[in-house]
Amino acid sequence: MTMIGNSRIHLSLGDITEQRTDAIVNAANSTLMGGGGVDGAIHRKGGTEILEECKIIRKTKWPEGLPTGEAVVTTGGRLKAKMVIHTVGPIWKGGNEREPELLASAYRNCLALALKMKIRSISFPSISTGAYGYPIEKASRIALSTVFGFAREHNGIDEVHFVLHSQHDLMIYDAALKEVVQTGFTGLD
Ligand code: AR6
Repeated sequence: MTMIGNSRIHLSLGDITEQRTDAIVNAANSTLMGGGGVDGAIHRKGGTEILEECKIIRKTKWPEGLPTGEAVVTTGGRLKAKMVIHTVGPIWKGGNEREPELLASAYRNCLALALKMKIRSISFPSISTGAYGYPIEKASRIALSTVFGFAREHNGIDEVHFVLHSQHDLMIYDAALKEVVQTGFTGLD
């Protein structure tokens, strides 16, 4: 556990759909209509109520789809978490297509929305590092440094969990955490 401002940051190995934090984050795509990976698992376990709310969001706020780096909130349906924050990470295209900025925006917009919704604990998966192909060494530094930056500047979120799906991913996040704590690396330099 690492304390940044008033927020406790945890890394763990597990399944995001089993988390008991107020909210969990979905690594969605811009259609908000579901998919594989984290997205598939959340919709499967959370039930149709989540998809129904996503359809309303598409009809009202984002008819053309949720842009990369933005975030929206729905119920958690049958999940243990009360809410799901859906965000869209960037697809890795080699690193020169604003991927770092867009990934940082995805994390930042999730946290800003959590603060607005008075969510006090939140769990993130490793956004973009599955189907979207973002190299996890790079993505983990951006994820952690963005969360640290937000936690330093805002009070109100007590716990931020990163739930990694393999021991290998956990080791990479652990190394990135040490690096970010020691060097203040922003991931965007
Ligand atoms: N709990 C925690 N982490 C998980 C879980 C789980 N249950 N399942 C997978 N992961 P991905 P992306 C890890 O592909 O790269 C979907 O089809 C996984 O090992 O879920 O942002 C969407 O609809 C990886 O490290 O998300 C989009 O089309 C990380 O979560 C697209 O994939 C993210 O993998 C989004 O791709």
